[in-house]
Amino acid sequence: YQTREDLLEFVRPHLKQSRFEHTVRVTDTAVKLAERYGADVEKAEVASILHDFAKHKPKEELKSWILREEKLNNDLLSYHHELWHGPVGAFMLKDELQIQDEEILSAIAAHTTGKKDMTLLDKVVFLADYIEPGRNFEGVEEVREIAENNLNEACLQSLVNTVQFLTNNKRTVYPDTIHAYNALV
Ligand code: DGI
Ligand code: FE
Ligand code: FE
Ligand code: FE
Repeated sequence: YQTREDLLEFVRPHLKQSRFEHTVRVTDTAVKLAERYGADVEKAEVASILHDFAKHKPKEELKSWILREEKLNNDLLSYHHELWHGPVGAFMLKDELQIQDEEILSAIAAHTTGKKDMTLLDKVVFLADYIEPGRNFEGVEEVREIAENNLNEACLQSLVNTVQFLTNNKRTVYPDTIHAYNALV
């Protein structure tokens, strides 16, 4: 792999300053979680640095990737566009950075919604994105505490919080988020 510094310099021009700082905090958090739970620390670092790579890409560009790339589920187009940057980002990076490691690409793809049968690495990146110290979601402090000793329970609680937030606001819930919840509950 390229070094942490090389990868950070690669993503920096694609991100706003605040998003870049979020990325660094997610990476530090994911490395700690990976060490704590025995995930591959290097892969956690790479996936975290790259997880929001596509966050600021124009909606139309993300949409055209979803239409063109048959492995990207067209269902995404029926849900909020903020869900697109993970799965599309994974495919963009496959092209642009020649990242071929399916574990890393999976963690990037699933970082927003979660999915059924998440791997250890998927969970580490998913949770790090939710609990990084800059987040102030309602209930995040409880999830941080659970994350000290139970990765699955912490992922489950973050999913409960997110589903509650979405349903309280009568927003759609992407099916993979429900699948992730069902797999952990
Ligand atoms: O990209 P980030 O801001 O770092 O965070 P993210 O990729 O987790 O995107 C976040 C937002 O997506 C999150 O605040 C809630 C929203 N969202 C909308 N619909 C869904 C959803 N999140 C999940 N998990 N499932 C949904 O269906
Ligand atoms: Fe994201
Ligand atoms: Fe997230
Ligand atoms: Fe993020």
